[in-house]
Amino acid sequence: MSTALILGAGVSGTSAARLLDSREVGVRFFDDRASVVERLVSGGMRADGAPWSDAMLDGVDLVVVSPGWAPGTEPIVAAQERGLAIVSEIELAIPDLDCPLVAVTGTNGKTTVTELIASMGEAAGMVVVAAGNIGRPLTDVVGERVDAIALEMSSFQLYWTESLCPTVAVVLNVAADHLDWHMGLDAYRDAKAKIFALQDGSDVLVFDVDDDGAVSLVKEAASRRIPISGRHLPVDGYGVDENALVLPGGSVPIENLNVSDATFLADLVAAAAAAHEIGVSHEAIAKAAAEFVPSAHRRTLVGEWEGVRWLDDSKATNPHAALASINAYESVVLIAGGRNKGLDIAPLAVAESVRFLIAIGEAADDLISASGERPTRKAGSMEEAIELAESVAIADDVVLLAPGCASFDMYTSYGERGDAFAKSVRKMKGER
Ligand code: UMA
Repeated sequence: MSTALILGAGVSGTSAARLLDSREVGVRFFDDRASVVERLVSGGMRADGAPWSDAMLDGVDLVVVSPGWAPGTEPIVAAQERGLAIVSEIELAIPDLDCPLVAVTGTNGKTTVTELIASMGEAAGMVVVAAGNIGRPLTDVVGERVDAIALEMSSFQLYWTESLCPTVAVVLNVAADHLDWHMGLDAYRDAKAKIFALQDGSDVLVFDVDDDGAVSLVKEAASRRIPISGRHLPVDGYGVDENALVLPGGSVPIENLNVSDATFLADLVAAAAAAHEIGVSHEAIAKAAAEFVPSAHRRTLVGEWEGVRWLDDSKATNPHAALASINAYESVVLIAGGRNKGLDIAPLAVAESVRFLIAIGEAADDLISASGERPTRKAGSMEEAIELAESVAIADDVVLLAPGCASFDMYTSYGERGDAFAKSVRKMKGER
């Protein structure tokens, strides 16, 4: 019986373990968190915690890495020195899948596009499951009868995946993110390019023609490339023209969407293009587009008081996403900061529409020193940031939480950070 060591017993690690178990592969875990290891051991699993020892690789044939593990970490280096195969949980699932895969990557918008593709498929009466970075591990879908899988792929997952060859790949945009994990922009781009690396002319590659990062990434692809745009109608591609999405063989009205900014329209066209390629009708695309409501913490309106709108965009965890958000409004009281992922966050502090900057978290001082003449204050907590925002906001302002950074210095997730923002705003306004 062969044995796999799984690094990280989170969502993907535990799902990978179930699949390996069904293949009669022995499983052991290593996780840095003692509480996780205790839980596994008391459940009868083999698991070790920190400190790492190379002896934990004795008898191991395969290493499965959870996405959060950066390449330079000790167990990974030790496994590489022994010449062991190291794979993602995604890689494990691929041989057992026999339906079309629509794989989506990009610095921002991946989750929205993945959700849209799945709901377009469902509107057409197909079973299209959303999996991957969106939350449900791909290994968890193995064995299910589905018509297609909409697979959100993060750069972390792509890095350790070698045999992915999706029927349709989608590259939304490429800007700097996760450079602390990837040790540089080139490595990050190389990981993203793996989404189409095995494709040939019979496979489709959808990319946003308005995004320079995406355009330069897909240049060398052997795939059948389809340019899309959320602003115009590209030559030989799909896009927007006179309040309609233009797709091959017809158009889809977009007058009554819940969201209609250019960033969302690009996501929508990309999803529609991908859905069209797997056989979804224009009617189903139109239905899913009209019903789509963005998930929480994506420019979510907490409330409007005296002409000031309070918006939670905690999901803007990198400067690219935060800037797209800031630029969508004319006068912004910006709450930004958190844990910088090795990125240039200065553009947030000097964006034209930012009227006042409130800096939070580990990156606060860097933001303030980048802000030049702009009025700024540093806040030690979310409550303090909200009080400061209340004292400076005037009618027609948007108070926007668009951190441009990870949340892990103050919270366990961007969701918790967004909830803290909304809760503090409502408390201050005397609402529940
Ligand atoms: N761990 C260590 N040492 C490390 C890193 C992690 O011991 O150096 C342990 C932790 O203690 C924990 C486990 O590993 O017990 C967590 O593993 P993980 O961080 O890889 O997370 P999972 O729970 O397996 O969830 C992962 C994705 N997480 C990350 O990429 C960080 C989830 O994406 C994804 O939904 C899930 O697999 C299913 O595919 C989350 C995410 O934040 C939402 N993604 C990033 C993003 O969207 O920006 C890329």
